[in-house]
Amino acid sequence: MTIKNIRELVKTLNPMQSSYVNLNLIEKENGEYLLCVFHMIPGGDKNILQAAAEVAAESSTGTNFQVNTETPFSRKMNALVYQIDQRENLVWIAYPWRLFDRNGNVQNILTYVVGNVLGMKEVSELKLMDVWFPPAMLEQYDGPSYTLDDMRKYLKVYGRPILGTIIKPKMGLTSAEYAEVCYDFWVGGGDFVKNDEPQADQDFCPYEKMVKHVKKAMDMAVKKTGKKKVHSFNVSAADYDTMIERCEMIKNAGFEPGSYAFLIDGMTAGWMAVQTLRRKYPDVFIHFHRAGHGAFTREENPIGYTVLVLSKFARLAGASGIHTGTAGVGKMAGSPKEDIVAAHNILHFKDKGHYFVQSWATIPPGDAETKSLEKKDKDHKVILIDDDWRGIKKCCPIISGGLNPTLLKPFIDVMGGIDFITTMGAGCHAHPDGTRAGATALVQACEAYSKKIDLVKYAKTHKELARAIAFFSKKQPRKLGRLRSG
Ligand code: CAP
Ligand code: MG
Repeated sequence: MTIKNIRELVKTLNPMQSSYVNLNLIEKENGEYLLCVFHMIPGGDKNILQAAAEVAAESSTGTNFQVNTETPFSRKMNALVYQIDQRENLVWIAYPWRLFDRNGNVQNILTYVVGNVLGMKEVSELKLMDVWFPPAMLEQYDGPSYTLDDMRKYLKVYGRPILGTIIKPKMGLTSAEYAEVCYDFWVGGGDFVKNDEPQADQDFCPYEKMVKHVKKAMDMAVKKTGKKKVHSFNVSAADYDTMIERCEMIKNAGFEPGSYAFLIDGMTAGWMAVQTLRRKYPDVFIHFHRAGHGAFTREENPIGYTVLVLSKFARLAGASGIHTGTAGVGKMAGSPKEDIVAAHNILHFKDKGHYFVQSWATIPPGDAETKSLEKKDKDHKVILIDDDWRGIKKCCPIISGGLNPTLLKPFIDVMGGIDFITTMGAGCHAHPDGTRAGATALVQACEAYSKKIDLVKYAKTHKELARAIAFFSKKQPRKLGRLRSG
């Protein structure tokens, strides 16, 4: 593609487009602007700067013609193209964040920056690659309240991932059968069980009965193991009242605080549901399941946004944790570049994204103690219990999708740390000796990692792990065993 002289490109802008471009914007990091970088291929007959200006207009104050009703103030709210890279097809746009709905509304930001613009003829490709929130803006948003640190405190689990499962089959068990599988996983040594993303109030597994049976199973498992357990209930629903009714049903079922999380299908139930849960239940782990995100985030998608962008907005909105993918280790598409960058950016106090370094709070200048804490936090040498100083608290990467005990260490090696929840569905329930053995194999795989013992060597004295290695390494779909009676 021919690289055009930037001054020549500027001359091609019409008056409307010109009012959305400022390639000399020096105050972009002065705190007034949310910054975005898009990968963009112009559509139709537009050049990159013209198309970028059209995107800036449509995603802030404008439309496809200059209107007579503009005012000097409205023009101050124009988003501004402040940088372009013609080789890489990248455009940087600064958004005055006074544009956004006050009171910390995340869906409103997304409606601007990845709203109409994804459907514009002026672009043939448009993907939001990274976003930067200025400190002053961060103070207006909730961020997580109940975090991975709180869950660790409740479970008394430190120095290793939280070991979880998703009950499988994905759907079709009665509430009693569902709870039985929970019990087996918990007594096998697992910490955390989640509903699968479609679990709701199905006639064969009524919500209220599922909750009651899970409570019984949890009580029995806690008694038997002497260990605390957590269940993440999917509270996604058709309407606000039903979602809240499900939350209250769980709270009133006798679960102690910390033993339950609220799972929300954030992409299909929506950002308002995520933020409602965060604001109404600040003492509960809000678990953002991202089913449907692939339409926007797959690396090969030319239109949408990245896993990093989705994850950063989830942290801003106050999700306690969000699925960030297995970096290609599991069954879902993904790569370290995508999934690990996202996981680190939502976990750490400060980290480099694809284009921006995001700090999630302002460190008072010269605050050496906070700076040293920041380094320790990143080195995982300390779990920062009281991280109110951070501003926006950490959001926990939830690692799921095609994982099994043999893949735990490979993922930790890619992640470079153990600060995450992992949930293995088939990885536990397809174990040749059943769920309880699958859970034990997961625990043993984690022990082997913690003790720095080779997995196969550790399996020599741990039969459930040995059977898991034999089974999952074969990678063959298992012949259907005896169908469950009844
Ligand atoms: C995993 C899972 C999760 C996906 C979500 C499923 O089951 O329950 O929903 O992992 O993907 O339904 O596929 P398995 P992601 O462990 O049996 O694969 O975490 O990438 O959002
Ligand atoms: Mg699932």
